[in-house]
Amino acid sequence: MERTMQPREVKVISVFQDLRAANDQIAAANRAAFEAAAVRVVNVLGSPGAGKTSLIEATARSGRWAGRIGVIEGDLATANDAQRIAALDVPVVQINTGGGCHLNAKMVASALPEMDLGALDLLLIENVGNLVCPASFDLGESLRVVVSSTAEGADKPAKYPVIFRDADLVVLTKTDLLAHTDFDPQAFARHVADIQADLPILHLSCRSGTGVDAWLDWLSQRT
Ligand SMILES: Nc1nc2c(ncn2[C@@H]2O[C@H](COP(=O)(O)OP(=O)(O)OP(=O)(O)O)[C@@H](O)[C@H]2O)c(=O)[nH]1
Ligand SMILES: [Mg+2]
Repeated sequence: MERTMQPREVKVISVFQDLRAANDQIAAANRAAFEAAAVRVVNVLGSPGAGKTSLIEATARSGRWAGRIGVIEGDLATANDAQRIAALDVPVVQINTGGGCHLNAKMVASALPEMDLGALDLLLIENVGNLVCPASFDLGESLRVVVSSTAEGADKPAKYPVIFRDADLVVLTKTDLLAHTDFDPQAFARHVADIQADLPILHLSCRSGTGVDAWLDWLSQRT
């Protein structure tokens, strides 16, 4: 005789939502600490090799925040980027995520005891090179900057929209390579505008120095 089936209740565990809520709590505490110390914090996002560390190096070299700038570096492995920043006599902490594809607020909180926030006006946090996961995790920053390079293709905003959605600025870097690529800056601008109509795009090359002053001005106006 066939057994009558009683359907079981399906239990859904929303791990991602729980993770986000826990992260947001720690991010709020980070933000309070940054505000108490009057430090502007910039989350620097972008794909691997886009030019994030080069932009931070150019910022440190400018001397505009001499003695008042700090950096947190996020990478899966190595302290390569932190060593580049330390070579410029800038306080830096390297976070190794050990495989994690993004920084989260807890990782940043764990780096803060190593930072003298009271001595800083500007803290740049270089996130793990990735156009997807870092977008979903608030670190307590006040500004988000997406670094995109002319070597990546103009359609990246259309393909990875989430990271552009909450950005305050897009730095389009490696413009010195424009002549050697099929990158279409107008198509790039259209894709960005489709996501956030008024999101500014700043063209820049760390190789030639073009646009670096405009970037420093943008940052100065916000620190
Ligand atoms: N031609 C050119 N090359 C650049 C420019 N900016 C950075 N690069 C080069 O691009 C490569 C990657 O630069 P990084 O600054 O290390 O990039 P990143 O985004 O920090 O890389 P990850 O931290 O590994 O994700 C290096 O070889 C840089 O010298 C630029 O404006 N023009
Ligand atoms: Mg880097």
